[in-house]
Amino acid sequence: MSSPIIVVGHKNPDNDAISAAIGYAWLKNELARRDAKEGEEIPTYIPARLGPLPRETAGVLDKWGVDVPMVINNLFARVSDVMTPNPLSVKADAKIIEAGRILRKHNVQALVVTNEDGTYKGLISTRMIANRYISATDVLETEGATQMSVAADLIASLDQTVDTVMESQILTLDADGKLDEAVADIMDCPFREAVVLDEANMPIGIVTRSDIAVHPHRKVILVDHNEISQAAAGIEDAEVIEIIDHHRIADVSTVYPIKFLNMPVGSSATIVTLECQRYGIVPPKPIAAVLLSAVMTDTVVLKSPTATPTDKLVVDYLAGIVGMDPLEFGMEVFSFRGGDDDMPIDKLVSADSKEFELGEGTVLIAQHETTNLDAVMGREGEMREYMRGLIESKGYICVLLMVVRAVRT
Ligand SMILES: [Mn+2]
Repeated sequence: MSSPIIVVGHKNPDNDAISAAIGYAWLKNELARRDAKEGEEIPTYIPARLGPLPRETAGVLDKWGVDVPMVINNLFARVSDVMTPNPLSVKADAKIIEAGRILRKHNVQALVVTNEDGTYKGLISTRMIANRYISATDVLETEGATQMSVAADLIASLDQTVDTVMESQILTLDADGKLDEAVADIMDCPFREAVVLDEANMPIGIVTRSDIAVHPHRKVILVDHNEISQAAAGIEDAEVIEIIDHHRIADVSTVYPIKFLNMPVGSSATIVTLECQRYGIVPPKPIAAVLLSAVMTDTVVLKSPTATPTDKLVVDYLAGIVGMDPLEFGMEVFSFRGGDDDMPIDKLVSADSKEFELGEGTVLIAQHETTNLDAVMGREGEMREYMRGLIESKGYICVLLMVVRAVRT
């Protein structure tokens, strides 16, 4: 089974970065199922996020019963991208002849040796068994030995238990470990195989030197960003297979031609919705609600200068599926965000912020949308102090915070 394809928004995710990832992963899974060919593996798309859930996202996902996307820390290739899962195993007290049977039957080179409870104990390979047999010829060195005594020792070996021949000093790996580091460790150790263990010490995979001859690249779809500085660590090591965005074109580059859909509309969720329509796939209520929430937050309930007539059409379409008045829906989403007077200052300033490489350095541009402008501006001194702190600690040229008012009309 090949690794799932990650759909992910930018660092410091805002509602659109997370919601567009959820919506697009859903659409891609629908399309994959629809276009599945007999006997071919259906790819899986998993939405992910690079940081904490904004409060409004948490509120929307909770209300509409949508799973919270998993957090990923990087896009480097991992051990699990090359391992063979569900390795064959043999109990430590089984006879060598039993191990030999399993190896032959499944035509593999090695078996994981387990304790009575299934936890990891060691590894037995065809090479280790061969060495045991070759060592039987040592009998010939002893006085009075004949070929018959060698044969007798060989027969005796079949009755020996696995743990007398197995190797216990095998490299063990974590499935989420960085592949590059695992490769260095595997090349350093005397055995061809490494065993992948879970937290309970159960063997879940096996990695051999031939598995690491090819360096895989994790497949990823970027939504709501196309700048390396805003992307997950390890983006250069990943294979970007699509980009869905509504920002300036920046510096993510690819080896192959890809679908790169960038439109000057109010949100990435708008483009995801247009894609649903283009493919004739109607999102169910929960997905429509998630997408609608993102159009509403990114366009500040269609009041922001970035809102376009296309966003308006998309809002009406999605609100129709959800069965709510768009404005009411939008105000509810903003209400999930909670009071701006008691929000932690780091959330208020940098929950929705992005780094931009400009000239010689980096600037941080943040925005905060609010239905209560007075409450936010009442904290101006506190915000400025926090922003100055960011300049000092992160070395930004400048930090810009835009406070945007969402108005009920
Ligand atoms: Mn956006």
